[in-house]
Amino acid sequence: MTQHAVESSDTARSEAVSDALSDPFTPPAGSALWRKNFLLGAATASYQIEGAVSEDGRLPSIWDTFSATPGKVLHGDTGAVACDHYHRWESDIELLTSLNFEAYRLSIAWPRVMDEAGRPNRKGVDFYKRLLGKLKDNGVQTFVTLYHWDLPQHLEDRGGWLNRDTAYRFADYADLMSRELGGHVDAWMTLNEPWCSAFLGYGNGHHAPGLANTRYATQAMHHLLLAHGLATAVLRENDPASKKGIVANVGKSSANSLSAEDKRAAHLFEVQHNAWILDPLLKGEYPRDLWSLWPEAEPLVLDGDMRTIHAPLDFLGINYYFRTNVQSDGAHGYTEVPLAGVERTQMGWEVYPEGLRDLLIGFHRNYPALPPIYITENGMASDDRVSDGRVDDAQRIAFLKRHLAAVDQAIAEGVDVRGYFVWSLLDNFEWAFGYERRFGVVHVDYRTQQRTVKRSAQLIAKFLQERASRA
Ligand code: IFM
Repeated sequence: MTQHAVESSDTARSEAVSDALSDPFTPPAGSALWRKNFLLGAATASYQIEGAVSEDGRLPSIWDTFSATPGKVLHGDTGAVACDHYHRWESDIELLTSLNFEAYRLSIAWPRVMDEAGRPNRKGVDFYKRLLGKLKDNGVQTFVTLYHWDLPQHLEDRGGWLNRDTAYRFADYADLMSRELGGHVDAWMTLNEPWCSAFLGYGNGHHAPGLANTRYATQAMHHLLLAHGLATAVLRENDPASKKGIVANVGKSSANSLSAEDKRAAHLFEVQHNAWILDPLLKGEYPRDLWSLWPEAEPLVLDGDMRTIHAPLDFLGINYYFRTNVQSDGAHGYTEVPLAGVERTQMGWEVYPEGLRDLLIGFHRNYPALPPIYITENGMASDDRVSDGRVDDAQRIAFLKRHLAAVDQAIAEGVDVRGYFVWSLLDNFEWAFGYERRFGVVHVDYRTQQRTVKRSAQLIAKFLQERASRA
């Protein structure tokens, strides 16, 4: 190479760096996010993107039933077609790799891969084999969730998560999947957000199966956590080389006043959202304060259950979205008091990145058994529109940058965070809000199934390319 060529490639490189540093997404120099071993990926979930709900032997799930029930989902939307990913998976994975994502978090639809008798549905299993194979061929790390809420309806008909037997059926499902897909998976996650399955599904009825009773919620949670513990042992046995974890959605609260009652309300909010799941997993016991919030709602716990639930984890997945301001309800609980004048997303959720930092630091200090953490979901919904072939999602770009900075600050405080997955790769079926709320870094036109890369994804791709090019 001539001297001139060296100089001009140096100039080009420093221009690229300064351009990268001045764009509205790229992390500052010195940030832990520049380290190549900090994994950056995108996440999705089966029911939210796949569609093809009656194809190739897939059985109905509780979300097929729930979304077909009038009044349960905005505009009567269902996951019947969603992003048609079951048919477009190859081009979707090509899109993911063209955006330079290093990891992909997906979930398996239990009703697609197993029949009522517990036998494999070959066509369903093969779908995930092909998908994971293509990801591996492209050097993408695979993070696979076994349960992202699409419980087979035939199990719900026998009591769903209120029936202890469902935990054992889940372990059978984990056994089948790890025997079939072991070697294709870098990290298994047993459950996504058991809080949502238990509380929204059985406690207030906003999600499938739509039951509303606090005692149901606590019993469902116990069986979900038991299912996690049983499945983790099976995964360890069948697929020792992979990592095993679970994903918890965590909530940050603030007290509406300095009164002792409101401070207690804020504490109880975090007990209900975080400690309800994290204490059993990381301490082997339920938090006692939960029973002051919900007297007489203690679940039936059998001998040995807490030991099973408290099995060691290789990592903990954390999903974080927003903060909730609360005050005492005058009895033993809390009520929400929305803060005025704060930035909110299309979901109405407050944008509060400091909450992610503070929760991570708090977990690091309070749980000696805390394993390494991956942020398995973070992102926001906005009313994104395509104009001249582009989507300028400026609010999302700032959101992602600020939340990544919050993760960076937590790392600087000693928290072992290994990676971050943006929710979501694609706009998709946002549960009770149907297709109206758009979380993707790629826009989906549901009429044509046309994908349009949003500016957020372009900037992430640019950063990842720059990072990869640094020796
Ligand atoms: O879309 C959901 C996802 O399925 C679970 N975590 C929260 C996301 C946004 O609501």
